[in-house]
Amino acid sequence: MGGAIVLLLVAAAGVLAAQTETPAKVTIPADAFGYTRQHVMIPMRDGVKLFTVVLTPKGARQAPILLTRTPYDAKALSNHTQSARLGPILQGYDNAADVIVAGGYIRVLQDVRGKYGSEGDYMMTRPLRGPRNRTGVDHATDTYDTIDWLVKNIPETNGRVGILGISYDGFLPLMALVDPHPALRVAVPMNPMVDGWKGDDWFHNGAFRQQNMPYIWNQEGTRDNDSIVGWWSTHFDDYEMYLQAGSAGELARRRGLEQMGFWRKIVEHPAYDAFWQDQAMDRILERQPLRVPVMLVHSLWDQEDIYGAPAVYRAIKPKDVNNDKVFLVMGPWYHGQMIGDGSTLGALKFGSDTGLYFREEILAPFLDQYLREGAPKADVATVTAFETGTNKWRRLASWPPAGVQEKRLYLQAGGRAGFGEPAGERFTEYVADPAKPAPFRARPIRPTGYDAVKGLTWPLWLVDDQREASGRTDVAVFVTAPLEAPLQIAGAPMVNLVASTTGTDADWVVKLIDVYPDEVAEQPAMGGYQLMVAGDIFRGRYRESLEVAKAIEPGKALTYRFALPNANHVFRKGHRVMVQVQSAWFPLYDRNPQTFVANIFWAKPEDYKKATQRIHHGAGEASFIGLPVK
Ligand code: PG9
Repeated sequence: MGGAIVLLLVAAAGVLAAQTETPAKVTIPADAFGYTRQHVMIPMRDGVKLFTVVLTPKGARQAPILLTRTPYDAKALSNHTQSARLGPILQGYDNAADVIVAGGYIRVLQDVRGKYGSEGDYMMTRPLRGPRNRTGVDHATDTYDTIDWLVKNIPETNGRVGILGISYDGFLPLMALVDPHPALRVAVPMNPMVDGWKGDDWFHNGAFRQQNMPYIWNQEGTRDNDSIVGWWSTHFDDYEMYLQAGSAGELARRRGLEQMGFWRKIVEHPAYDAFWQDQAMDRILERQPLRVPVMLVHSLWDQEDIYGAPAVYRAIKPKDVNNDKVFLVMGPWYHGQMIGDGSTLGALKFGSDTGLYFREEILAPFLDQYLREGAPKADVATVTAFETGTNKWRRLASWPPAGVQEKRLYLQAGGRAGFGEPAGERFTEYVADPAKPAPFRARPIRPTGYDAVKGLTWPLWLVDDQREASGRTDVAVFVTAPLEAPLQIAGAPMVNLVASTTGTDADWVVKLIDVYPDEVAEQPAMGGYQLMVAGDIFRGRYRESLEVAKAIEPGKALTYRFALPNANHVFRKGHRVMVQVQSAWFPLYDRNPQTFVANIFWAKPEDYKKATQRIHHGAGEASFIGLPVK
């Protein structure tokens, strides 16, 4: 009897095994792939293990390692398409796939602590150990521990490691430069997030980039950015969504964003206080000895981190006494475009693939020099900058280049701009109404994001045609006559705006624009195009101090001075130079209520008031843009 039951059970198990079609473990034939993939958990000094993908090209020996650390899913970034070849799996965000494959690098991608496959807790752009981070570990220590493990545990390596990445993953190579591991031989931060308050992802000169609220929700809400509990849409047009909510603080309250720790910190620190200053990577690196060669890569139309790379260059280049450690590349790109096709940007055509040029002629030899034994010294200039307007790469010895001098472009009466001191009418005025804030681009305005298939054109907004804005009654426009000779600028134009408001607070958006001739034979759609070559926003309450907000005295002409992002541009003969001034860039930036309140995150509906803004251009109160003219 008992034997019969056992027999029956065995028979049943056999039937079950025959029905289960999924194997317990899938084995892929080893020789099918041109690389080996390892997934390892690398232990950090506090015992936390970080998920790391190691891709080793078949037959690699004495190969250098290229490391990228990321909060964006190392597994996904190392598997853009399922392929037996390294090129296709690495083709996409954060991988200069052609350089990596041609160079025979061992490619390593790692999830930062608290994200995706890694253990530990997450902090937004985790600050260095110290008052802002009491955990005893940070990205500097995690990178050190990772490199230490890699050089000791990967037999195919020559023991040399380079680190590179874009944006958040560009901030991480900067962190790697703090007490670096000796095996770290080179760092390439591309479009790095450097200062969250001054001009990168969170604020620009105090104005809050509220379209990044979904990013905070998604990034901090779950370890794996689970879309089921991700930020949700309520409107097709973000303009409508943000306007209905009132302040950014109120929108956050309604949606429960206060659950996320970083949001609470943002709301507590609207000004440029120690919280932001302590974390700014340019300030941190200014205090560090320069040990590792670094190439800072900047995009001239970076819609996310346009401040970072040139700011770090400015901070650390003076320490490079032998001129062999700090390099800068500036290309005509949106955020991250240098790893893709750089032939065009929106309506702009560059006549060549500037992304490919960067990767083949600059990035590849630069990495080789430091990572490959016996490689020749790369023929890379201290600064390689694409000159827009003429569409030429320039090799420069410094940035800004030698010989640049400030030339004042004055805003004048009658909507004119010119190089002579203004005369005539004392001001130009417009009414700014927070109930109908000037948009930063044509509506409907979609969320940030790169998925062109979903209609997201966020990466292109800085090169949008500004004609739409110049036709609005709440935008002041000043324009020169057609230029009789080319005008070349190289550097950061300085705004010197003399303005008054009937309110007690105000935002000032200033845009420097290249107006194309009325007709352009070779590209008809460019006829009359208004291309912004530099523009930014400044929150008036920080006029006297970025650290302490102060009300504006109504009706008083006050000077607002701030730098625009860098440009390397030639306004060609026959083009005109335009300056536009407006008081909102909505909904990318939260609205200024135009009534002074302690914290704009908590402005009440009744605080939002119309104001009359005057741009002064009379004697003794000249508004101008200090152009860095070459
Ligand atoms: N610009 C993005 C970011 C960096 C750092 C913090 C928040 C956002 C990025 O593209 O990674």
